[in-house]
Amino acid sequence: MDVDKLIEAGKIAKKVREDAIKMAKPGVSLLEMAEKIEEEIVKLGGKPAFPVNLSLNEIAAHYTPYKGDGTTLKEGDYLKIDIGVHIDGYIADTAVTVRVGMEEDELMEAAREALESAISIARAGVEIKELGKAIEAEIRKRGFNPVVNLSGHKIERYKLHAGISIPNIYRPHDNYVLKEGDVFAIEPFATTGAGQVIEVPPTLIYMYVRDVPIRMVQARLLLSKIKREFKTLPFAYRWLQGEMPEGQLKLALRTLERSGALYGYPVLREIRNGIVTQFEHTIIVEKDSVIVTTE
Ligand SMILES: [Co+2]
Repeated sequence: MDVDKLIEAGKIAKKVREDAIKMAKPGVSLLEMAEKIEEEIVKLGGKPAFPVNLSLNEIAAHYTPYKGDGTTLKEGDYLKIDIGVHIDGYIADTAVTVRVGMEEDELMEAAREALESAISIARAGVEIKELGKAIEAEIRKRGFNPVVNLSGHKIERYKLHAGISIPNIYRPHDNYVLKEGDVFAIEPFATTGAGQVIEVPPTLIYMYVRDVPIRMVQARLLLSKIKREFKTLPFAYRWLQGEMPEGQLKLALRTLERSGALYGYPVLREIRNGIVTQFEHTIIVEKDSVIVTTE
């Protein structure tokens, strides 16, 4: 593991996050924001570890604008900005919620304090269920619901979700014990809704999974380009727009997804259309505490 690269990716992610917060004003388009955020990542020496997620209100995650997207920010919108940076595959993952043109409210505080609380108890030897318990308590005591089917995640090199989750609730069977050197993203989600997300169209983010024999030439070429450029990290539909005519691109992606070569991440919406808030940091576990790389 290259700790220096993890720390540097974290620094870049923090700087980009703080600049993105300043950008979030009424009238600004999501597309303009996304392009600026991703450009800044590259300018500072990193690469996007995934397309910046700009998810509004009842959308919890996995929204990233496409070219031609006319969505703009309105006063009072809850905007979740989820940023991933990597250097050589060493990833930093961080998110904030901003209320456009307004101050933080209790729903935002719930997710932010849940994150702080989980970080404050994290260290080698702690079971993941303790983190889930801390997150759930901070959210529920303010009268909101944790989102039960979203979670923080272990991170490995070029692997954003490395198999182990940190749920937003206490579950007695979450007995993975944090170990020195583990890298985790902790990302509590709070909502005014029922506390569950569902997949809804469209799919704007994909990830390479495996090579599969493909007859369609454009799809085959697209897959090798994806593999070369994004490796095993998620990428945006937007990043491929302009590669070929829109209809062909959509058909190629659909073909690759159906064959199992790509995995598609549809937009995630709260099941009762409740407002969702999120805060996230990446940590490296140490013996008696953690290093927060994105703080
Ligand atoms: Co994350």
